[in-house]
Amino acid sequence: MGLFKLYFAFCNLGLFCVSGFGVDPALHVDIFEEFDNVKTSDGVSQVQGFHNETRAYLFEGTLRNARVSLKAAERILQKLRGRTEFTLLLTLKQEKFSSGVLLSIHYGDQRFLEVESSGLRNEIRLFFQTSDQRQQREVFPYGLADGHWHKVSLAFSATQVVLHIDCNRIYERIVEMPSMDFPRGTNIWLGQRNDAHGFFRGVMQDVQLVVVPHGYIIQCPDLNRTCPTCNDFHGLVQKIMELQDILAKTSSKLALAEEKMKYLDGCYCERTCTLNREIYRDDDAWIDGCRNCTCSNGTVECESIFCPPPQCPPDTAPIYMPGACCKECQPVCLFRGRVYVEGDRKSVHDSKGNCLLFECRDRSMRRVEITSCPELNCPESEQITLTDRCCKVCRGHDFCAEDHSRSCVENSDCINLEAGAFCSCKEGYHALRDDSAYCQDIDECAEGKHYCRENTMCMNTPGSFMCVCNSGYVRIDDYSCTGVQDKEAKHDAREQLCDK
Ligand SMILES: [Ca+2]
Repeated sequence: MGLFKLYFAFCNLGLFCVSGFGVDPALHVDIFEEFDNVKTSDGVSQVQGFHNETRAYLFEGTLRNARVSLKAAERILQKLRGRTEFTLLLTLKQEKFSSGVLLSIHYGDQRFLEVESSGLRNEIRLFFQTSDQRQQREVFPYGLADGHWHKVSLAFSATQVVLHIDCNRIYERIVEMPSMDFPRGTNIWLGQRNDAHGFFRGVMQDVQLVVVPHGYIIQCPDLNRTCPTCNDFHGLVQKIMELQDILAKTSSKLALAEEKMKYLDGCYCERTCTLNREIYRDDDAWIDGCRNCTCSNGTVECESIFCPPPQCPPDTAPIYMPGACCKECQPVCLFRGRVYVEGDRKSVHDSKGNCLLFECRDRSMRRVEITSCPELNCPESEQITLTDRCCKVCRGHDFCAEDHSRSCVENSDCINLEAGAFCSCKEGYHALRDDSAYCQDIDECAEGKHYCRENTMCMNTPGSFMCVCNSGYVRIDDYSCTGVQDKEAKHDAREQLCDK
């Protein structure tokens, strides 16, 4: 019972069932359609059939030659080759007490499929060949030759043969598997074994070969198909074996995965941090510009570096060194009453008006030789004299394009002036150094510098902030949100005001 349930479950999945009773032409042979010779043979004539939907033929005498042409035979056999499941269907009225072959498919003396009805012995005989070329004979006691119409169905399914007469299941036998390995040149005869023997006498109609399971249903649609055929069963066994194989492989993979999971449970999964495309491990500490940062359980935490006021010895002064956040004591030069740090330059003019350039090196201002100045493409009135170089520049000269912008390190823009440049924090940032070379985002939410109003929550962003609507509220503008009902009420109120 369980097997049948499984079978119908497979049917529902469309694994190996024929749906409905319409048969694919590739799986169906109408013998009279293919059998042109029958219609023109002596001793064969068209007569009134069991019904009028198809033509019926009367077979009489012994001068017939109702053999299909080899070309048509090949077409029919091609549909049967290699099949393990097919059904022969006939509707016939056999002359009383007569004997004769209904259909014969043979090659020489090899009878691949032959069905004979004997009116003398009241039996139906089936001849077929096995795959090891032995001839088999199966006898079904039944009297067909009674002068009345009968529907005959002989269904083969692997090793099972089922005989239906007039839609009644008469016999079901287990036999050896018939061979469907027809050689080319195999003959098909209808109503006789050959041109000398086995002449059938009577009328035949609807002679068909179908290669589907339960082919008798085509002849008797009212017969309900309740059981799988042997072929279905073999298919089922095959499928179950495949499923068992898949189940075994899947179980093995699952066991392997479970084993790996056990090790994973014992693993410590470290949460790393990412800042400026750099990845830091948990508990890492580093200096980012003017901030001390740490990675704590996947979150970067930074705080501004505190710079203690420098206590510089004589002949030194606190200055910012490249890459350092706090001022460091550096040697200085004293020149004409002013203090210059290492690398600072100063231009002076002598009594003849010549420009002399000095640079602070090792605590003293040293002369720098000037070779020549680049030619300027602006009138003299637009030329500007600078205090740290002898060569003039045109008004509007871009000092930021020189090296100055490099000193504006973090969240800082270089601002160009007429005679130099300086650093300025970007909007939304404040300076971490008094020269504004390093700047940090202003946390507007924490510092109360936001404009978020009713039903919102302030969220800090780099360089700005956002007002996020509280859950269940909808946005009115960038800074406020409202409940849906409130919004409708305000809308109605506005409309009422407009109406007035
Ligand atoms: Ca901000």
